[in-house]
Amino acid sequence: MNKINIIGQPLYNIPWQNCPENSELPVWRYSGNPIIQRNPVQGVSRIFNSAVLPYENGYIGVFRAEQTDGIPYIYLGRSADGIQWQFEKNKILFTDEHGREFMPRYAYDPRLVKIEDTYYIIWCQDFYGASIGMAKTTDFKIFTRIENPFLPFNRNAVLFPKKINDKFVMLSRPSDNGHTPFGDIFLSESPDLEYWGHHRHVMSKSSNWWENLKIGGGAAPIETTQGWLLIYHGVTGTCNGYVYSMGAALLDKNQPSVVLKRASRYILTPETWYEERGFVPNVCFPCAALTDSETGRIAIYYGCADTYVGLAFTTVEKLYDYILKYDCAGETEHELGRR
Ligand code: BMA
Repeated sequence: MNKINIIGQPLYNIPWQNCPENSELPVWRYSGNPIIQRNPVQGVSRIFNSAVLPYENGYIGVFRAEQTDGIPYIYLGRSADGIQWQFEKNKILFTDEHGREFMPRYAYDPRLVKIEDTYYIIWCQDFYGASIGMAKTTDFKIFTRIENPFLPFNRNAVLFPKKINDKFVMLSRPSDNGHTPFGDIFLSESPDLEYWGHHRHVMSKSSNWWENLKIGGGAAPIETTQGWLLIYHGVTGTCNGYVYSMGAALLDKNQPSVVLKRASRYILTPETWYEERGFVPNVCFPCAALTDSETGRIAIYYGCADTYVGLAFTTVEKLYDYILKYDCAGETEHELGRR
């Protein structure tokens, strides 16, 4: 029996490359990165921090697209293999509950999560200050906005892909109105995706230097036999600006505000030209992970330098071993996060 398994569907055509020899980190990059280059669509200069899911016989995704007027919106993309993407010409048009157009003033860092038969998009938008926006779709044709879950300021949120104890569960990072120099991950519950409460603290920035300024959720948590595997981002401040790396932790299955384990070391940090050089240098910003329950393979989609999309690979077992090896979870991680 494996020490850890992904709970979910097999995904036979998951994008994949084997681990290079002597890889010190548990996550390795796709050799064809970046998979999305500059100026990918007319009127769009950069696509980065984006999220994908399997759909029909291939993949579908919601992409943070920086338009040539500088305003970010979400564009829909489709792919047969998860690597080559075709984008729609225009941004996603959101409607209200009556079917009338209801567009956010801007929208960025989307996550895409399927719960039961519905797909949810969660992003950052203006709500008299940056906060979280949400919409749902079942066919990727009609996108209906849902009430904004939180008050400003909050710029980073992702739903769990399943109800826990019969509640929808969201991770988010409350912040301020700037490039917030602080931030912890919190969790909120909702019976109906409209009213949110039972807020809990999940994890703080840490004394580990790569994540000593702020942290934030990344891909939708991955359900495993050992708990929820969280791939998140951790930020450090340098004299030349922020550096965004990827981290990993394991959350309790039934009480996910309890952190069981947390790796003291990053799982990926900016090292290649496309991560170090771009609109915002030194950014690895994970927003999605595809998983194959049969082989334990995980394909991570991450934004690179606020300019490109990169793909990286790991397996559930490698990530779990690494988290156990470098576990630094202490009292604050292990508590329920209720004060
Ligand atoms: C964060 C978000 C991300 C971005 C990152 C680095 O605050 O705005 O979209 O990738 O900063 O610029």
